[in-house]
Amino acid sequence: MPIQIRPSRFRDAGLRPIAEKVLAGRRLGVEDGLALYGTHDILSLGELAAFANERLNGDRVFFSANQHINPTNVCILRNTCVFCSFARMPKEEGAYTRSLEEVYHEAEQARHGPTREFHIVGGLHPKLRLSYYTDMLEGLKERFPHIHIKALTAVEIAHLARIEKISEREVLVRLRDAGLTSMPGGGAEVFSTAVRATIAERKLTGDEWIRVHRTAHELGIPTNCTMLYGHVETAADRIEHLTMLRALQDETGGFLTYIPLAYHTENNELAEDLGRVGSATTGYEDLKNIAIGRLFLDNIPHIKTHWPMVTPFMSQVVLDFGCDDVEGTVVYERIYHEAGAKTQMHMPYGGLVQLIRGAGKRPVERDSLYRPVRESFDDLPVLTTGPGASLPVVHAA
Ligand code: V47
Repeated sequence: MPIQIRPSRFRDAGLRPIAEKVLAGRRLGVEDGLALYGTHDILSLGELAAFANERLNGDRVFFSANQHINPTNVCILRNTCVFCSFARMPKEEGAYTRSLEEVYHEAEQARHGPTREFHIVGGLHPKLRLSYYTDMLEGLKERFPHIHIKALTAVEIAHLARIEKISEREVLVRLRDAGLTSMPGGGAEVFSTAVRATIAERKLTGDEWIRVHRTAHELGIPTNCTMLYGHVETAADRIEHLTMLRALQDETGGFLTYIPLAYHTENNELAEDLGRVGSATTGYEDLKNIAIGRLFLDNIPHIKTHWPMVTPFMSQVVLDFGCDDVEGTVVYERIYHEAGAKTQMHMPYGGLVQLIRGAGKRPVERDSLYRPVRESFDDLPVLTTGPGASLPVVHAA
């Protein structure tokens, strides 16, 4: 039964004109975005976002069988990206840099499983050259020709261009020739100059992040985009960020999915400075950021929930708030676990199917370019909601 919207019944009357725009397929403006962030009528907001999503994706929810690989946590921005718990100085306790053999060894996990994508990101290492990454991609392609490689954030691309003294375009071309087919959306944080001055002073600017993604899109490399929320940013900063993403998408059409990322507060200086250690974003904020992403980014086809970050439980609920894309099997998740995530690192393939079915949606396994690769899961057990229904991955309190 398709979702029916009745704006006249919305508790927050301020959402009614926005609902009329959404129903008519008209674009939302900055003021609309601010009104959405300001509302406490979360159910109407969710209903609207679910409507917008249904128009694009029906009742399909996409997921992928992927494996995250983080070749190094050494990062020259260690002391200035104060929200990050993953980075280390080269000689700091816990710092690591994998040899290529070690990367291939970790990738062997994919040998007998369903994995179709490697997701590779890490720190800005002062000494690792572009050849380390191109050799890595070639070596992975040789060993796993059928596995798609999504690798390196815009921040890593800009860093490699700087240390190699070549253009970002050239870095991307060499990576593409070595086997890269798409890029993840990390490093965007919040584009506002004032926010970046506080949380990521020496990271590339918002305009530079956009420039790298534009170049990737021009070269035929599709990318993802993200926003890190729940630290010092305001609603106006979030809407400015989304506006910049939407503008690039109008220009290139190269973004595949948008992933709002919830700030985690363990083991980083920002949380200590803000007196926020142990206090994460709320479920309410998590729902809002998914729903507003769906409504504002009318030209980005998918909105993804990163279950290791918001828990599988919340990832299931957001499927009724405009989300149609669930992060994959992951296998090893380090960035959020360093920052205090209590979820497990790996979601079994069947667990993803179950999570999506449990919300009454139709699971679709996709490849990295969102082409469906499997839509029938009749051989997997069906668990519906109600007594006895459970997800195999539990959020340890
Ligand atoms: O850019 C770092 C974020 C991002 C913290 O493209 C933190 O498919 C919260 O971008 N609390 C990297 N967030 C992860 C990322 C990603 C994840 C899943 C899928 C995709 C994709 C991309 O993690 C960083 C930063 O925004 N991050 N530290 C923290 N303490």
